Amino acid sequence: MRYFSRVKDLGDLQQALQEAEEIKNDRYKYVELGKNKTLLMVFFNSSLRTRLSTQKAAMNLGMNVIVLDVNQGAWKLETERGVVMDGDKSEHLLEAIPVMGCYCDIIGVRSFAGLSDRDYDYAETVFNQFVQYSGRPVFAMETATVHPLQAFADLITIEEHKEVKRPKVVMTWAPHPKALPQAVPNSFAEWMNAADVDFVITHPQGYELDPEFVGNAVVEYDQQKALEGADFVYAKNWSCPGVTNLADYGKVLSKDMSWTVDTEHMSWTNNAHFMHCLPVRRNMIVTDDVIENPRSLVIPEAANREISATVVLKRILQSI
Ligand code: AN0
Ligand code: CP
Repeated sequence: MRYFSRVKDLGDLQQALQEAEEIKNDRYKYVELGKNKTLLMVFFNSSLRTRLSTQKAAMNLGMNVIVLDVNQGAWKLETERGVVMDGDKSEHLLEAIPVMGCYCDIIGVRSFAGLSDRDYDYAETVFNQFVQYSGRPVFAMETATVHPLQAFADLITIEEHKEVKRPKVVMTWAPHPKALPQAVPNSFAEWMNAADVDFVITHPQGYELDPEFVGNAVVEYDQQKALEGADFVYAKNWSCPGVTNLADYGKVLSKDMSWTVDTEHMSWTNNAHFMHCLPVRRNMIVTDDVIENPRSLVIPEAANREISATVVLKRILQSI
């Protein structure tokens, strides 16, 4: 595997889950694999979990790691071709990328959606430039439209905690003061569609996700109806995906606090586990009581980020 951004990149998902279990039982099993290999993690945006868990994963595999925060200490980068660079940006990404490729064997990229130009974001312009110009295997650490390491960790967490063979998993939109990308819900939907679960998405009208990611999921606009009988509740805010109205792309259309996941919402479920990728704004997305409840899986999800990243880096190392 040279590139990782979509669920199909892993091939057989059951096989990938077995590898995750193997790594969880012995996370240093492949410590020789990454000897004298260097991972470069490039961050265009902030991170706590992705930065720490991916670095830990690389260390599990015996790799060396370089972390670059593009916005702290590096030259300000222009990302669009054809621009007259007479502003504050000193270097173009089209030189910076191949230069970065000179110093490493694998590159991880975090680059969020700009949320102003839907075509630019959904073309995965920045990530694909790394694929095209770095000369190295590249994997997504949350790009404009996907966050596969998170979705993989979430699926591992569901597998570990499910109490029935085919659980009902409900992804619910929840309010947030600022516009957030659709990467997390897109990938979660994509991965749940590939997994053996009964998957329902609920959100206010206007927040329809891209059909490519929704797939065959049931979309239910009545949040209570959607949550009834749920075994897992996956909360997430996202801004308008611009599917039904392109002019609204990236906008906050609703801050309706009746969507905040509280104990009443959880009482409609089948004693569901609560999930969120973090970072989460308490009492916007979820109340203190729900996130602190023993049924909350937010910390196990974060812990499994080390496992999903170790599987992905192992696969890439085995291909170079
Ligand atoms: C980001 C998002 O919603 O995509 C990262 C989540 C992993 N969240 C924020 O920017 C708060
Ligand atoms: N869940 C997640 O990716 O968190 P960070 O943004 O802190 O990396």
